[in-house]
Amino acid sequence: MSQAKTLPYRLASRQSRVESTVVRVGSHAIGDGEPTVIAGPCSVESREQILESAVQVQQAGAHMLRGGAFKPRSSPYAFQGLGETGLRYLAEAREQTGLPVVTEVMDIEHLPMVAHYVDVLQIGARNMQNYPLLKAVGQTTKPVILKRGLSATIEEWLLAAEYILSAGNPNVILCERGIRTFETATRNTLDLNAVPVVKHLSHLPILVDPSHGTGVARYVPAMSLAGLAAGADGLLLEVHPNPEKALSDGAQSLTPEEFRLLMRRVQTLMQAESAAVFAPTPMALRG
Ligand SMILES: [Mn+2]
Repeated sequence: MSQAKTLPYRLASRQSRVESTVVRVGSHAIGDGEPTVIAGPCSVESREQILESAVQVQQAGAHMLRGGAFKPRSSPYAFQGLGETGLRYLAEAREQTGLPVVTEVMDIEHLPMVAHYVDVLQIGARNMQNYPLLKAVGQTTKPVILKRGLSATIEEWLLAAEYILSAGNPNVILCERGIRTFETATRNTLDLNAVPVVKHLSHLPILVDPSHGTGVARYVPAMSLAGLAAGADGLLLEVHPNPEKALSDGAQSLTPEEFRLLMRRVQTLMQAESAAVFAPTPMALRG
């Protein structure tokens, strides 16, 4: 890399590691060139709902199941999640489908419990700068999906990743989930600039979450494909058996059928990408 300036996030930077990091979750690899698709409902609402979701997303080709058990809701009166019961249902869904499970850990107090049940820990956007929590997940060996804060710069985000890496956990996966801008037509503005920028500055894998990035289910397929075309290592998507009845984020959740159709388009896109021959371009040499 040609930058003379030393980047402040030493371990997350490509200056420290030129090769892209591949994070392993069981037999699955994130960042190996094949897109990873993590799908499932915003919240675990019931045993039936998460088991049904797990089977549906698996049949459509998802690699992992997501579902929130501890929910950081904007309103204290909104559904807060099932807690440990939700974690148990996620573990049961993994047993039934073989899909690794991803859930958010909201605080240090719950970390041992959440880490006991799930395969991948997620740090939500609102907690991106919760440094004690970042250090705590850094002391585990579990893969961590680190979502970008709603108003965090890419540098602040990579410094948050640095907290996890410097505490000893190399298994960090970044996730762009939209930032707050003046635009109100969508819930957030999915910053796809972040994908090539992160790929340039860091060796860490990056996912895109168009569900939270747009907040509107009908915009999710377009932004999913755009994210992968921009070079993302995968997608984090909200899929609900019946979005109209969802206890959280129904408006941005795909139906299982919509998800199935999107997965077919993802496959077509990736076939087109792999058909192209990638050689270093003069642009790659610009640094
Ligand atoms: Mn959600």
